[in-house]
Amino acid sequence: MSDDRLRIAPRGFTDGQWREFQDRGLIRIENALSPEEIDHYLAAVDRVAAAEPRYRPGRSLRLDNAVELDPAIAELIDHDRHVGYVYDVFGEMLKLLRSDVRIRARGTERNAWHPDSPRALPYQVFSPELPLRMSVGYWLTDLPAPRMGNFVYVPGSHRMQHLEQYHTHDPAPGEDILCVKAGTLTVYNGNLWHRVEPNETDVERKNFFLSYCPSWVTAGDHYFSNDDWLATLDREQRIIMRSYRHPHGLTNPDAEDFPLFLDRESGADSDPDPQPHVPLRIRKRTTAAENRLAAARRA
Ligand SMILES: O=C(O)CCC(=O)C(=O)O
Repeated sequence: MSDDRLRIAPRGFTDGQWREFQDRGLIRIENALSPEEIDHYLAAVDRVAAAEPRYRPGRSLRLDNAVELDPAIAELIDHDRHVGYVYDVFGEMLKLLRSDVRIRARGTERNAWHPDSPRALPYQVFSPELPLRMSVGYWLTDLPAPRMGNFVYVPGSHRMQHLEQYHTHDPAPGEDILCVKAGTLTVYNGNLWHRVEPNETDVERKNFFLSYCPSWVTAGDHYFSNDDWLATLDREQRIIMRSYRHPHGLTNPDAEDFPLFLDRESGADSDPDPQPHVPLRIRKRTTAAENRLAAARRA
């Protein structure tokens, strides 16, 4: 493949955003979507809801593996708007773990306090410094106040293995009830403890969550992607779906899937001073997160 088909990694965390992500476990990016983009994605939510036989207008809905349902959702797999944040952490092994569409109407069922991970032995035990799962939220409806089906989290709780309120809807000390304007993006560490507020209004909360992980962490809403659908994707989208059929694929992805992105600063497909005799598919690439942790240790 000639290099002009390769993409430079889109922009990721600023230093300030990284500090906030490490401290609080969640960052928010306001005005990430223009009014036209909000309408574009709301139309996609409405299309996939209308096509779902279980859906009744005015009721709540959750659709898994949403990227396969509509091209406007598929375009988010590797969208420049957010993919750099998850690339900063999962680097060349980036995978989409799950994608879902949420409509939370009045009286929505809601999740009690939990982290996004295996519960009996959470990811956090194995990887206390960096998450093994991160979720990007696309908020498409104004949620200016509590009791609108909001996402609620305890800032800093991604470092905690226990929360007294686990599996309940009880308020937790220090919790932040996310009140967002439509067009806001959030990025959170999957180890963060969170719950969902009731929705006592007639505003339907509509949003997407796209969750990412290293390729060898199991996906959450599919085993393999549909081949015909994969053929509609661009190169980076197809790679990030990681739909390998051979047993070693997820730990040793195909040679043609490297590099996923070129380095943001140097434009190179390798770290400085690569060992040229080592094939690219097994050459270690350092992530931005690794560099930031190393710098923090030196400071
Ligand atoms: O809908 C939400 O705000 C959060 C959903 C949730 O808790 C989850 O997907 O794990």
